[in-house]
Amino acid sequence: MTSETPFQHLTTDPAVQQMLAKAKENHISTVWDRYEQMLPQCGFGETGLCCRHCLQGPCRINPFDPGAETGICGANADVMVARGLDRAIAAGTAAHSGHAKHLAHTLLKMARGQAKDYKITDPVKLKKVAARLHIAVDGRADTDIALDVAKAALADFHEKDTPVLWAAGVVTPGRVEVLSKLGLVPKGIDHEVAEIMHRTLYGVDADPVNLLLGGLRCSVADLAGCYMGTDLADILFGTPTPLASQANLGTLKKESVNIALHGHNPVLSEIIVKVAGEMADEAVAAGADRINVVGICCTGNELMERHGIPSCTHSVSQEMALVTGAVDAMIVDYQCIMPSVASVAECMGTKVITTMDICKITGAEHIDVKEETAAENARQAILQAIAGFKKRKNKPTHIPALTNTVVAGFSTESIVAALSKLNAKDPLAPLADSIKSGNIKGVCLFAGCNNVKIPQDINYTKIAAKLLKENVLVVATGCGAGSLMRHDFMDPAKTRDLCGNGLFAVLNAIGEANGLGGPLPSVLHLGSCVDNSRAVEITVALANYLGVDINQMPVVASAPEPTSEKAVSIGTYAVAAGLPTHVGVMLPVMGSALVAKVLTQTVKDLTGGYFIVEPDPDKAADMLLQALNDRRKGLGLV
Ligand code: NFS
Ligand code: SF4
Repeated sequence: MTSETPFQHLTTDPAVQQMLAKAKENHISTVWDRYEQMLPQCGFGETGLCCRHCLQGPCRINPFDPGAETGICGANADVMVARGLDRAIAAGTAAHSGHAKHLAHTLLKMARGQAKDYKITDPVKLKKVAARLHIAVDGRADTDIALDVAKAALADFHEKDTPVLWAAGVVTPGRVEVLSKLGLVPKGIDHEVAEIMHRTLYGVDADPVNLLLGGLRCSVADLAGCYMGTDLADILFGTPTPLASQANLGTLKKESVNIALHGHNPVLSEIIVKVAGEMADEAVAAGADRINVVGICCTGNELMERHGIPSCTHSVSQEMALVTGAVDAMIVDYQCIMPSVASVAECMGTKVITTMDICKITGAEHIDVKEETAAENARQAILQAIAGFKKRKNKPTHIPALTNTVVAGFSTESIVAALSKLNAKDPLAPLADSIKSGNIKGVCLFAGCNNVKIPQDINYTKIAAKLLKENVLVVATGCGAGSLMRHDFMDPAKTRDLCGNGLFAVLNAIGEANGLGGPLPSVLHLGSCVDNSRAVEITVALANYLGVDINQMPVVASAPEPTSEKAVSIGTYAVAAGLPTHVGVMLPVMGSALVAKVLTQTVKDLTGGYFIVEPDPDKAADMLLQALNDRRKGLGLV
């Protein structure tokens, strides 16, 4: 270690450290400052022992005060905690599936000729999805198939006699059976969200275990929303294939019109990228060399996986992109956008542009983006960015000269295609054989956010480093992928150093067979948070191949730095699917020993999955390895 920077305790990303110094110099309040001001945080809230579900409240239960064991209505700690967790799962489900529903409407409008800026980019995926939904494909026009797929998607939202297709149709037959027996197959995605709101209302469900089962069923609806989000985005915008890109704040360019796209849904960002490509002349006329589009958070992941658009920064460091002074417009859709970006932008003399009805931010400019007029709306937003560039071009910028090489674009389809170069007839065999032989000990999915309570990226990097050395195949999504890419885990030049010999041999063989002249990156980037579906798809394919269920697979998941309620719903569906699932931040459930026990132990007897709550990254890595070893033993593997 050379000299310590004063911000190492906040973030391990050197580019973000530089920007924190800049923010301090310019008296810009950051998420870390506001966290500091918030301390000490409320112990009732932290442990889940606070309820505001009715107007007699708020109620809180002091676990150390034997005199106050319930809220005013009599709800005890277990009920309060379970209700709170359920509502977080419902919120996460509503967000992922809202994103998917938006895509379904786009697909529907496209198929009806009402959204001319969109088209079917991947007809093969369209047919694959249609076939899974039992929609006829032979001899039909793509748009007719797309219309039926969009209608089937929208039908999955409301309660009906048949199960949610995007849930029951995407897991192993064994899992459908397990979930059916437990009553955990959702009947409609929106129906499950609404039912959680109902049962957690004042004076409804007061049985903590029943409440938790309801939460589990809602989380399966969340899986459906995620899976649908991936499917429909692939159909409309293309299924990812491996490509090279770059990450971190150094991807902003002083001489270019820098547009940072932040949020989640490719419905917006895809059109911005397309239209920006057509507006280069206008940027040049304004004195720029080009338009430089970069991504933040999951919309950045969506753009990187499909187009190799660089990823600027992620999650907790989103304000830092603005602190560079080089962003000419931050265009956002919805989810994970800190309202503070509007004030940081104001300090830096730039603009945040909101685009969605449901996500306006005071201080930001709003351009209403509709599918029918998407390109026109995108043009309007890009013109704002060009105007912003004109204003800032002679002013100093502070762009950290730091970028990381990234190879991304791993979908189930592209992974199977890569494997088929090793075995054309039986593409899953090389992967299954590596798992059997122990060259690959198992698979770990890293998902979720950064959290201001944890030095940014430290848990991801420490756990991933340990697992890779132990020959665990690591895949990542969301800001987890963002974190690992900003620390070179997706640079194939680092694979040799990062991986154990067995894993390296496999990644190298696949890379060589595909003409890469070297290995795949040590961590495979599967995309955005909805693309956790890709991890499910691969796990299910492997489980079916091996003739086992998901709860027997040597596969684990980890959200080592979660923030959003979406991370809670994803973690819960991983548990419902049968996976040991680590979280590195205390969930607000510690106020109920019963709920904590159900989540970490009892649920194992039901779904085979369970939560591992462990803030210490070294211990967490050991626990994940232990879980993988237990699964291997169960399959008779050493
Ligand atoms: Ni996932 Fe992605 Fe990031 Fe967390 Fe937010 S962007 S949808 S919720 S913060 S990983
Ligand atoms: Fe208090 Fe019960 Fe109302 Fe919650 S629902 S605020 S515990 S009275």
